[in-house]
Amino acid sequence: MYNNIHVKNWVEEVAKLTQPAEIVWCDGSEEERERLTKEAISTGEMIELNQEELPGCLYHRTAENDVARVEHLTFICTTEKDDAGPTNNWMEKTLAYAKLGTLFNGAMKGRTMYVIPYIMGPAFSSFSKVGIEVTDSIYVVLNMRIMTRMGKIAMDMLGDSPNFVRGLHSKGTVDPEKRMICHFPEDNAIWSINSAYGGNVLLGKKCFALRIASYLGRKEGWMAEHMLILGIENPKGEIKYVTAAFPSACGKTNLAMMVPPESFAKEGYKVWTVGDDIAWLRIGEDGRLWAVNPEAGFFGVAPGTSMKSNPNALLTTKKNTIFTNVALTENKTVWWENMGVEAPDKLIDWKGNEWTPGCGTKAAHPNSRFTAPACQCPSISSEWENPAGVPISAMIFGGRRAKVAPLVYQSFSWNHGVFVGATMASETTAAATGAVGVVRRDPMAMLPFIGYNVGDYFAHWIEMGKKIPNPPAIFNVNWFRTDDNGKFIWPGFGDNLRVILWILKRVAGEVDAVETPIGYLPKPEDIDLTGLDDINIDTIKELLSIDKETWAQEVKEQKEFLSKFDRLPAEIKDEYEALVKRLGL
Ligand code: GTP
Ligand code: SPV
Ligand code: MN
Repeated sequence: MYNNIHVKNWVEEVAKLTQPAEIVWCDGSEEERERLTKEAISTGEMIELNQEELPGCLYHRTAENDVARVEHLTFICTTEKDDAGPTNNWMEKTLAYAKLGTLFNGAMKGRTMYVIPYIMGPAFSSFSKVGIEVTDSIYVVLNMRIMTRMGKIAMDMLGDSPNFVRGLHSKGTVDPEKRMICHFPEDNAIWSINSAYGGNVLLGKKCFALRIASYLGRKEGWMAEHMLILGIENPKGEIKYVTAAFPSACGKTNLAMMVPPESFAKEGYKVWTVGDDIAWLRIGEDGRLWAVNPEAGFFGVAPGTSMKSNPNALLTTKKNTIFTNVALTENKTVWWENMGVEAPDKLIDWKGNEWTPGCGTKAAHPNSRFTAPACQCPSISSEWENPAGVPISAMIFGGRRAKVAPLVYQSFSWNHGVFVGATMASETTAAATGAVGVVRRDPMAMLPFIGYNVGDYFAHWIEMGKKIPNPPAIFNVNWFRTDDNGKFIWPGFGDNLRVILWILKRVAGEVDAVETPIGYLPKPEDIDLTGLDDINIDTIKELLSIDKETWAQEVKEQKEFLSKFDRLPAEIKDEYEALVKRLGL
């Protein structure tokens, strides 16, 4: 049905390898959605939810062993090991093709192969890029339909060009022992086998829009980052945009959709969502950095999403949404922990078993997710599909740190900001398999997503700083400081706007700051606490405190981390030395 010879040849080639019974070329039409939905329901792959309460919504359970990204099974496959660098699993390229070739051989026998053309980024934007994903999973097709601009439009944008990312996926046997997610940045290719979960298989997302795109960005002079994008409108109607990089399950979706506290809303402050997970950034003609959200939907963490914590996310999921690994009610609606609704007496949990409140297990998997169209979000920005993107005033890094990092601080310069991002750390979450709650360094929240050598990645950040005439200021935040009882001190969520407003004042030169060894900190009285009952200025002082001993330990760990990178740019070393000196160590 499509005429691009390069696409045709490639699809023929993978069909020869995987031997599907049938090939279906996706066009992105409504008829196609209905047909595939019906089929998935008839085979039991998807369950139709209560169409009165949740019109157009579907429910899906993955295999119990297939519920998150698998970083230990994710590979960057290049000719030279050094090009993958010390933070990635590496496999020599030809070896990887051979190994996966064996697994893909006949993997689609008796199955239908779907060819999904898609665009990451707004159609026909100069930011945007085309991918083709071949898969044997209807679940993947229906998700990609929400997460990307999918179908005919992508082929229209591609035209005769051979320039597309080749993504090959088969759920295979979903055998965790034979699961592998391989990236071939030198060939614009991704091969993923034996998983049917989220980030492992929706190849446009982490695999393309971060791992492959970060590699392309370095080559072509732009950046692909694990960042939300949001706009803050002040009572005068002026909108400023910021991006924020937090590791997985550390609050990007929440911040991107936050609701201003009542007193701020009354004054006329508004928050507009541009993206909740990934930003592609380019230098604009005006010398500022501009960002687009390459995605068209949200693949958000369900547990914890409530009308109190994130009403915009919850409202986004009321129609045309796919729920994965949440709990199912008798009434064919969905439930998850901390949804703000009491658990019904009886549920079917994410494993498909009967569940009752107090039975001792979680009804929804901690990494259960919703896939929802971005256009349904009540706070979606009118600029979210602007092909030129939005201009960025500030970039924010952050993670989960029970101690150490203060509520917010500003870096002294671009290079210092790059150092702050490069050395950031966070406690691990359920978004990837492995231990939860362990502190690990996660540079720019990109540790699992940098498609090349981390030293070169830092160098690219430094280079970009030299090229951006009017760069955004760089900040660090921490919503997750805890008291001696392990309770979060800062209320977070909508109240985070109070911190963002300080950041914007700094950018506008409207507020002074305290110069400390780690950066500029707010004067406690400059965080606007209007309408906050349980937080007073002493709490803010505590949240802004920098403990010298803790920081002495922190820089020791930073040094250990950075010492593993043989391509570390001199600028990062210099920033490290300067920090040590400022701390008087
Ligand atoms: P990915 O989709 O995995 O990239 O995650 P994300 O960064 O978008 O994280 P998300 O916004 O889904 O938040 C994940 C968890 O962090 C949820 O359990 C939230 O309730 C919690 N969270 C988000 N914002 C805050 C906050 O400001 N304070 C506190 N204490 N928790 C928060
Ligand atoms: C993340 O883990 O950062 C996610 C979910 O956004 S996934 O698509 O699985 O990567
Ligand atoms: Mn993410």
